[in-house]
Amino acid sequence: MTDKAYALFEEQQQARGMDLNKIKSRLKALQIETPSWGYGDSGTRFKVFQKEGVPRDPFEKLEDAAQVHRLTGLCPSVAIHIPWDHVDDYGKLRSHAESLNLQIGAINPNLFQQEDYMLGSVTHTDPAVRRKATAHLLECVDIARATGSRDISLWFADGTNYPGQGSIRQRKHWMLEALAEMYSALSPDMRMLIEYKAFEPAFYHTDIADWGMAYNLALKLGEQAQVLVDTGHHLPGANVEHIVSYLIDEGRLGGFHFNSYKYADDDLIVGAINPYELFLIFYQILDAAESGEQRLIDAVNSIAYMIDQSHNIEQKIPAMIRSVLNVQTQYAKALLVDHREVAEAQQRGDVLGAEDAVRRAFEFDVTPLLHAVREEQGLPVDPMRAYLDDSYGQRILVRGKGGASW
Ligand code: AOS
Ligand code: ZN
Ligand code: ZN
Ligand code: ZN
Repeated sequence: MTDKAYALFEEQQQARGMDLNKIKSRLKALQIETPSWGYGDSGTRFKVFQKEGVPRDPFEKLEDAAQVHRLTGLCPSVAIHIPWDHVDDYGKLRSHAESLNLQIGAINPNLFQQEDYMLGSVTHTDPAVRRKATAHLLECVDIARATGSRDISLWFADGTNYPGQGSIRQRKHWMLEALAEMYSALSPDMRMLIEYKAFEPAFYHTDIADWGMAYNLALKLGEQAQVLVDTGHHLPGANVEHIVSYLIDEGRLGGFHFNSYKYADDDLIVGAINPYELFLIFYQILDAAESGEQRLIDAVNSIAYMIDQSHNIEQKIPAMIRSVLNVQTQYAKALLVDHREVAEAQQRGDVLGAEDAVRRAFEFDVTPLLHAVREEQGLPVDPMRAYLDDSYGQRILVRGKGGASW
């Protein structure tokens, strides 16, 4: 079905000097990790709605994730959360993933749901609690070894609700202490990705509140420590693409947790609220990739793209399909930026010309391009339609309600 729309698109892009083969091969190489918790019941602080057909265990979460990959070709790996995805035999979980054409991706330690952690985990004043939390980090390194995972993603809820509640400096030292102990347990090919978040659940101060703090920790720890940018973790107005570009240049951008927000850490579907921001993030990434500098190309190639969302009222699998397609769409648009045109406008001091060269790429309809790519990959041209027409969503209803939640 190399349709008229694609022929027109091809003509239009070739006239601008775009190399469509290169663009297509980059699109085919895009990989977005989906999170196991995105397939379970999840919610806001008000309620977790119980949906029918939700996976009952980590094995079923992988089965759902396999559907997303089968239809989109975009999601060959799945992040897991420990202990939500605790199993006795991680080798077995890994084999199950492999039998589904998947890999286990990032391991996410959970240090925010036990009574002991009310006043902190690795930054708790009680050394016994800190030891327990650090032991969990070390356990997750072992799990990563068993699952063959490269990355361990770290998000800490640690912080305080009121001025004076804790010593900010003391907690800073305890954080580094715990991370350093974990760092020394990593295998040489492993990475720790340090996530930051401005607030919530701590509402006065969060121990790792922004990218600067995460970056500072990473610098102290060593090259295997990298910063994880969750797109929803910034205060309103933050220029996320600037942070992204800065971290790439420093060789410290480990990856993303994609989601979108209107107000705070809403964890809505990525690209649903501000697709232009997502496009501009990819524009910065591709600008680094196009620089010709090997260190930047390497930095870009090691970025882990991951979804981190909370599908509270949506159907889980279609929500995940929507999410990864939104990422693919903005990536495709960013691939249409003519970096030379932008650079020339910058040289001339042509403000409007430069802005136009970037924005114009965003305004192209990339649907024909994505259809062509999917066709070449033997995928359904419309993965969402294909899922809705498929019986999988019906078949999983036998699982009933009361599946895994977080
Ligand atoms: C929390 O706000 C962070 O985004 C975490 O990365 C993530 O949402 C959590 O680990 C899953 O609950
Ligand atoms: Zn996150
Ligand atoms: Zn978050
Ligand atoms: Zn979030």
